[in-house]
Amino acid sequence: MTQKRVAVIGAGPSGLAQLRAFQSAAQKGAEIPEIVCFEKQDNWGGLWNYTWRTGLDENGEPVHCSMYRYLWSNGPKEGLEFADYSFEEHFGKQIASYPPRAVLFDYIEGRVLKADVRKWIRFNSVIRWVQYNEDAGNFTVTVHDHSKDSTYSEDFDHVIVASGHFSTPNVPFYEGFDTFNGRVLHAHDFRDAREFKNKDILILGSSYSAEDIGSQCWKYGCKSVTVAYRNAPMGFDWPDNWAEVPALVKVDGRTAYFKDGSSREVDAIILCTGYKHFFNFLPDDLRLKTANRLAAADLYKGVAWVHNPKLFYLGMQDQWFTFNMFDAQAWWVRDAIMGKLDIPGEQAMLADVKEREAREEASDDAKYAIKYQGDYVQELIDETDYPSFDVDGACEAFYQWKKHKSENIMGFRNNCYKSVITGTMAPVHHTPWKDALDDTMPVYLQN
Ligand code: FAD
Ligand code: NA7
Repeated sequence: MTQKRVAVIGAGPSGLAQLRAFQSAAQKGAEIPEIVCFEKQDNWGGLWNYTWRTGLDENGEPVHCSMYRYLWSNGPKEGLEFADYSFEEHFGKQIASYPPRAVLFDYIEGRVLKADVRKWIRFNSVIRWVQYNEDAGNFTVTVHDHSKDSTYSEDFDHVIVASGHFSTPNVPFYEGFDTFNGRVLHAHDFRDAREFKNKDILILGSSYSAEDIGSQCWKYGCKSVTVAYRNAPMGFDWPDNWAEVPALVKVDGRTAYFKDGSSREVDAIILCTGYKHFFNFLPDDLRLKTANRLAAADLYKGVAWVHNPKLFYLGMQDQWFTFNMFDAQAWWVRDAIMGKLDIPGEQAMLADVKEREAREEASDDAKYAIKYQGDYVQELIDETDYPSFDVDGACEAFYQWKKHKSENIMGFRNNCYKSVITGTMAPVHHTPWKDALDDTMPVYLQN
C-alpha cells in the first residue's frame, strides 16, 4: 500500500500539536503517513508569532496576528501546560503563572524543536483552495508559495484545518464612524498600548479583548477607559478612570452617545467585537460554519467534519482550554487517520454534535463551561495515548483564576498556581503585573 499523505493547514499551536502527535507515534515505532504542513507566515507559532504589521503582510496577505505587545497570558499557564513537555522541562525551573507572549512562544517552540518537526513545514505557503475528489476519494490542495511566487496543487488523503479563528475581525459599523476625528480600529490591529497614553479611549465589547486591551491601555497610562457593552457589563471592580456604559448608539465628531442617553468625548475607538470563523480556501461542502462556542457545529468529537470525516478541524471551539486541548484533539485525529479509532456513520456523528450542543446549552455558568471543556479534553485523552494528566486540577486553576479576577482585576496576574504536570507551585512573580512595564523574556524569567 502506498503511504497516506496528510495536509495540515497552519503551524500555530493546533497545527504544531498535530505534528508532535504524529512524531510521537513515529518515535514509538509506528508507521506514520507523510505529513505536509502549510504555513502562510515565515515562522511558526500562529497568533503567538508577533508582528508589528497590521493590514497586509509582506506578501500582501491579511496579517494573521491578533496579539499585541505587552500581552500576558490571560489565564494561568497551569491550565494549558503540555502533558508531554512541562514548563520546568523547558525553562529548567518553575516560572510564574501568567507569562508574557514571548515566554509562551518560546515554550511552544521548545517542544517542536525537540521533536524536530520543522522539516515537515512549508513556510510562506498559503492554502488557496481545497477540493474533494469523489472518484479518487482524496483532496486536491492548491498552494501559493510566496518564496517562489508560484502556485501548485498536490493530492492528499486527509486535510486537517488548523488555521485558527481569532484572526478575521468582526467589524460592526456605527453611525458617525466615517466622520470620527480620531482613530477607529479593531482589536486585531491593536499593537502598542503606549499609543493611547493620555488619551480617552472607548472600547466596544465586553469579553476578553475588551478587558485585556482596556487593562493594557490603563497600565501604560491612558487617561480614561470607557467600555460600552451590548448585553451585559463585565462588572469587575475597575479603577477610578474606568467606566462601563450601555451600548453605543452613534458618534458625532468626537462625542460618543450611549443607550442610556449619556455621552463622552473620546480620542480613539477600539472595537473589541470578536472574530469570524473564516475559511476562504474551502468550498461550501467542506466549510465549517459555526458560532464561537464550546460545541462547534458539524464536528464529530469536536474535530471530524461530519459530512466528510476525511477532513478534520482543530481548535475551532471557543477556548478555556487551549494548548492541552489542541493536543488532545491532535492525538485523536492522528489515531483516527491511522485507523486506530472508528468513525461512525453520519447520523451517529450528527447525534454526537447535538448531544454536545444540548449539554453546553444546559447552563450559562462559567464554572459549568470550564468543567464541560475539561470533560471534553478528558474524553479525547482517554481514547489515545496522550499522557494522562489531572484535568480536574487544571479546571481548579481556572476556577481560582475566575475568583482572583473578581477579587482584583488589575492584580489577578500576581497569583500563582500548582502545575498539574509536575506538581510544583509556581513562584510569585518578582513584580506586580501593573508595574511590570518591561515584559521581555529575560526580565520575566529573573525570578
Ligand atoms: P492560530 O494561533 O490562529 O494559528 C493558525 C495558523 O494558521 C497561523 O500560523 C496562520 O498563519 C495559519 N494560516 C491561516 N490561514 C492559512 C492559510 N490559508 N494557509 C496557510 N496557513 C494559514 N490562548 C491562551 O491559551 N492564552 C492566552 O493568553 C491567549 N490570549 C489570546 C489573545 C488574543 C488576542 C487572541 C486572539 C487569542 C488568544 N488565545 C490565548 C487563544 C489562541 O486562540 C490560542 O492560544 C492559539 O493561538 C490557537 O492556536 P491555533 O493553532 O488554533 O490558531
Ligand atoms: P469574543 O469573546 O467573541 O467577544 C466579542 C465581544 O464583542 C462580545 O462582548 C460581544 O458582545 C461584542 N460584540 C460583537 N458584536 C458587537 C457589536 N456589533 N456591537 C457591540 N458589541 C459587539 O471576542 P474577544 O475578542 O473578546 O475574545 C476572543 C479571543 O481573544 C479570546 O479567546 C481570548 O483568548 C482572546 P455580546 O457579549 O455578545 O453582547
